[in-house]
This record gives sequence, structure tokens and C-alpha cells, in this order.
Amino acid sequence: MEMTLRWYGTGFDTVTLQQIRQIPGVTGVITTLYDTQPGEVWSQDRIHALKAEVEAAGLNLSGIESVNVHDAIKVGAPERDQFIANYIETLENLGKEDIHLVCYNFMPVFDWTRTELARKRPDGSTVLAYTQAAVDALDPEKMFDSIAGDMNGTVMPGWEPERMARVKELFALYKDIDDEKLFQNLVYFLEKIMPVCNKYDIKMAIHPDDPAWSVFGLPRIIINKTNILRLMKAVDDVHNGVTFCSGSYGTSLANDLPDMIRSLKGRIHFAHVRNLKFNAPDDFEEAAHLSSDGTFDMYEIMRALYETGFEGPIRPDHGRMIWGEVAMPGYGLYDRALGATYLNGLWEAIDKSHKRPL
Ligand code: CS2
Ligand code: MN
Repeated sequence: MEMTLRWYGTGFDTVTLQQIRQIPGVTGVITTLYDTQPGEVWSQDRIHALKAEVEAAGLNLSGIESVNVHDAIKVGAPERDQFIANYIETLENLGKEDIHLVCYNFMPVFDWTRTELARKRPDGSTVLAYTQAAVDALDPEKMFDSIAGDMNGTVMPGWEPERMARVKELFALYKDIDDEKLFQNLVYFLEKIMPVCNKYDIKMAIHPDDPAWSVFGLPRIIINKTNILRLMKAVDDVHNGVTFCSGSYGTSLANDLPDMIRSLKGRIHFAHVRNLKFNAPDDFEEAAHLSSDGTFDMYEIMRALYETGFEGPIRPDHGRMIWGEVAMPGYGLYDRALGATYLNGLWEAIDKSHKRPL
């Protein structure tokens, strides 16, 4: 595996490449062209400049998160073929720049959903949190307004103001789309892009839906072992792969995370590893990465990745806000650096005990 950090780019991220470079064992970043819209073609020039900037700081550009998928593709609208052609052009330009990993999601309307961006924990840190009761009480059109005040002046992925201004229109677009239609539209998209992925060896890595159930009545499909394995079979090509996000699949306590990792052997191209602390099955908060701070056994998650021969980039996912840092919720420097260090420690221990059994 390669330990990485997500980086939103100069001008968007409060964290610098120079800071990331000083986290022990972090050799790459996962980044994006944050100011592009879904459906837009990414020019080779811009990709080249991004890569040059990252490499000049002594880091690898280890993958893209995300190249977002236009809603026309998700709902299967007549103009989807044009948007797929644009996506293919972007992949082609990424391939020419020697980039081989693309994370994306297929969630309708919202990317991840949290009901609090700054829940205070007993130690004074603040974390992202979710309560079903809060979602049930909320008008989806008000979702953005209800959390906007806690974004610390940043623009959060999937919650761009331009997108949220169109939320009503977006809901209307999905009115006739159920889980099965969404699944078929995803398969259609993947089949069309596989040739370019094969040509440039680009591994597509779908990010799970977060939380792993339907919110506001919208369809959600990348939520459990059955569905993700069905997708792997439907387009049975190694370039159709997975971002294994423990914090997203883990929102459902029915998901056995190490077992899912083992069953996806060979198809996990990217891993997001973080812990959650459940107060009730439908009330959780994003704890520190350490196993004992939350509900998951992080050692077992890392061990499953190790034992299935995982070789891709891995990153700590959302961190807590600590030590007075002001940053995009979930994406500060300090707690993600602690997370990376902890995950690297687990990996080293697992590696050594495999090589020299106790
Ligand atoms: C990320 C997702 O911040 C997060 O929760 O894991 O936003 C992820 O980047 C997207 O869903 C991938 O397209
Ligand atoms: Mn994730």
C-alpha cells in the first residue's frame, strides 16, 4: 500500500503540500481539479500542471478523487452519451499523464450526508456526526442551509452552493429512478468507459454511498456486500473496482468490514480507513482512528487489506478538528496526520508479524 492524504488543491485546501510531505510515511496525495463541474472535460494541460505542482513538493499524485459523474448519466437521460464521451476524454487525458486511479461515486443529489459538522466530544474535539432523527425532521431542501454555517468558510465536496441552489430540480430528476434503474445506469456507464480504462490501465474505484441506506427517499445502491459484488460481476473487469471506505460501509452495522474486504480481493484499488463511534445504530460520530475510540476493530480492517495483497493508495479519512485548527470539516491536518501515523503503525506491525511469526 501507499499512504496518502487527500488534498483539494492550492486555493481550496487549508493544508499545504509542504505540510503533507512532513507526515512520516505519507508519500502521495489524492487530489482533483476542484473547480471543475461534473460533465466537464479536464484538459491535459491542467492535469499536467497539477501533477507538476504535486511532484515539485516531493510527493506522488497517487490518484484522483473524484472525477464526478454528471446526473444525466446517473438518471440515464438522453444526453448521457455526450457526458460519457466527455468523461472518456477526461480519462484519456489522465491516462496520458500517467494517472491510473480514479475514485468516483454514484450517489444521487447529495454526496455523503451528515447532520452535524461540529459535534463536540468530551475531549473538546469536534467531529462530523449523523442522527437519523435529525434527517427525518429535515426538509431536504433545507439540508444545505442547516449545515452551511459549520463549513468554516470552505466549500465541501458534493455540497457546492451552485449545486445546492438546484436541489429541487435535482430531486425532480430522480423521481422515477429506483435502485434497479440506478444500478443499470451505472453498468451502462462502466461498460462504455472500460475500453479507455483498459487502454491506459486506469482503475475506476467506486466510493460507497454514505450513509449506507436511502436518505430522503433517494435510491442508494453501493451500500453492502451483495450489491458491490453484483456490480463487480456485472462488469467483470479489474478496472471496475472499489474504493473501500470503512467509514461509509461501516455506517451500517450489518456490514462486516473485514469480511467485505476479503470478498473483494483484487478489486479494491483504493482504501479510506476511519473509525466511527456508534451511540445507537442510527446515531454515530466520526471518532479518532484508534480502535478504542470507536466501534471498529481497525487492526482487523488493516489485516484484511494486508492479507488480500492490497497494493493501492490508502488514506486516513475524515479526522476530528483538534488543537484549534480551522479547516474544512473532516479535512484538517492534525488528526489526519495522527490517523496516517496510526495506520502506518498497524501496517508495520502486521507486516512484521507475517514475516516473522511470533
Ligand atoms: C469522501 C467522499 O469526504 C468524504 O466522505 O469520502 O466525499 C468521496 O470523496 C466521494 O464520495 C467520492 O466521489
Ligand atoms: Mn470515504
